[in-house]
Amino acid sequence: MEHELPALPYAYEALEPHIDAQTMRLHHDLHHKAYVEGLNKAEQMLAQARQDGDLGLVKHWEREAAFHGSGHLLHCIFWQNLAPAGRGGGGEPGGELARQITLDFGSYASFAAHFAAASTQVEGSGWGILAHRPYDGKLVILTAEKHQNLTQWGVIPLLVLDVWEHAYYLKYQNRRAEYVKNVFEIINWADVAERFNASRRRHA
Ligand code: MN3
Repeated sequence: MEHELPALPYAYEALEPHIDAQTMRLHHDLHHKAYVEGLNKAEQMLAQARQDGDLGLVKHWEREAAFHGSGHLLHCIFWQNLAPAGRGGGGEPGGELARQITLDFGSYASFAAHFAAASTQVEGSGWGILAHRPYDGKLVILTAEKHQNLTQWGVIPLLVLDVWEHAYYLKYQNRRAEYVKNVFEIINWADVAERFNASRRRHA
């Protein structure tokens, strides 16, 4: 089964003014699509290598699969993590997720400050990530420089923030902190909570 580029769950301009329509078009239609195609290519080449018994280039194709596979999966979460401001986006999390955030970070405000600082301080391209660590049930904030470099095994990403320049450069240029701050206006906390609850159910 080939991987496919999922449609955005809203219109290109739906996240304006926080993320502009042109960035969304480039980001989804070109960047995300390239990850899907790269992952399909890598998996085809690995299957071909197994079939031919010629595993000399496995390191190369595994790197390609990690790069494009992580790119594809993180973008799938990223689009769903966002929603138009005031129509599913913004505000604060509720329910079990809110309780766990308070437990693990002290308060929502402390979490938001930590997540924003971590995302802003990623060197070069990368991601800010809120993740559920099933082995002790805690929430953790991770940063990923590039995205093929796994930083903790076994975590379930709940909220991911794309801080590659292609995600914000047209509108924000080098002002990543402003982009990060504005993204809080379009976070779909219901989606994050659903991921959290699903992960807890799976790992209970
Ligand atoms: Mn991206």
